[in-house]
Amino acid sequence: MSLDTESFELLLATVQRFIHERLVPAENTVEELDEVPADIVEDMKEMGLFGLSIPEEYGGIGLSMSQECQVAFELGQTALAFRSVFGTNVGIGSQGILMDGTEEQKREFLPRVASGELIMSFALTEPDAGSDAAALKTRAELDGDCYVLNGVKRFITNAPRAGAFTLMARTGGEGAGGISSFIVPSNLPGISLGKPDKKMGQRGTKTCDVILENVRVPAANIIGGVPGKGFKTAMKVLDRGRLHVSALSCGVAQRVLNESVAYARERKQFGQRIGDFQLVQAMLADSQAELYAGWSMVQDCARRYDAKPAGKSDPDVSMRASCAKMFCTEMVGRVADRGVQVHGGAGYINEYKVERFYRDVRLLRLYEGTTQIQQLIIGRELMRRD
Ligand code: COS
Repeated sequence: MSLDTESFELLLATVQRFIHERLVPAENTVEELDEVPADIVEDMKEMGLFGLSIPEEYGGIGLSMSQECQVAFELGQTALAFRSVFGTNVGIGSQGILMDGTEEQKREFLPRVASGELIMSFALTEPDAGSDAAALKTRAELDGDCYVLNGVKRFITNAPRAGAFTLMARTGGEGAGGISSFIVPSNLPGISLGKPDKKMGQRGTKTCDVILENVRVPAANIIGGVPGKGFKTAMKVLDRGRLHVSALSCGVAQRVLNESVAYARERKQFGQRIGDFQLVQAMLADSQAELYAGWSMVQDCARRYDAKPAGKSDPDVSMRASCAKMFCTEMVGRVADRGVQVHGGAGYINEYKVERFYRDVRLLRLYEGTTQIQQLIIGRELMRRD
């Protein structure tokens, strides 16, 4: 699946213009209000951003992974809250249905996901199951033609906006094999939301707990219709998500580098531009080289992702997606840190924006699998090979 080159170039140019003309000027508003303005969300729907990764037959734009990464790179160049509005529809919220859902489930949900009418959110993490996702405790007991769900999901991105969750719960015994993925409409009786999480950064993104108390979900809402396959669905979704986050990280690195170069050209000390000092140039050079390495990794891995059969898992590609996630999210942390350093005292002041990106990118090393989980996946795969 991919969009033809001409249409894709047009889309990319439109996204670039949208970021430059609409999103960057609204960054301060998002930071102040902790909210993405409704008119911007409407524009995003009109542009088709909610359906970037959904095939055309289900109402989306149908980008390949390589194309999606290019769009994610652009979106990284503004406040991450903007992408977050539709990020779960493009990635972790919808992909389980697309990869493993029945044809009926795809037809029922994906067109509304693609249009932005239905916000999807991904509910895996729990108070006692973060990195150890297979230890999740949310129970799903079969009762007639419904499952009854009880449990708590934590740090759920877009939960306050969601019309439905892709939610992992335990239908069987211990471990990964006992987990199923459900499509859970958010308006079912027994679902309530916790208080909005107060976060270090990424103002304008919405996360909170999702509490399930005797929620009756039709058995027909198990993704793919077969219980016990939910953990693998979640892992496949995360492989893909990790690559998207890697591309996003490169985008933020590009923005911070642009801000840093602009400041180094303008700011004068000791009678000259600070960018003419080699010690400042060294910081810019390190950031540029690391960004280039990260982006090359993303492009290579995305090509490999597109080359494998759709919806199937390939341990080599999963391992490389973890390499990209680990390298790019750590890389953008270093780039943001240098960005603050190049700005000197101004880098600590909110008005100069690098301070904001410095806080915002900290999350990238945590969600969709911490750096340590990526190391574990890479190391295990290397040890598994003959
Ligand atoms: N694609 C498809 N299947 C996969 C897979 C992948 N990428 N990774 C694992 N699986 C399968 C395994 O093959 C195994 O199947 P079998 O039982 O048939 O052999 C099953 O899933 C269990 O896998 P594994 O034994 O590797 O599970 P572990 O509990 O050891 O944990 C990690 C695996 C740590 C990698 C997993 O729990 C993980 O990714 N944790 C981080 C979770 C995360 O990213 N959370 C973020 C929340 S969303 S923002």
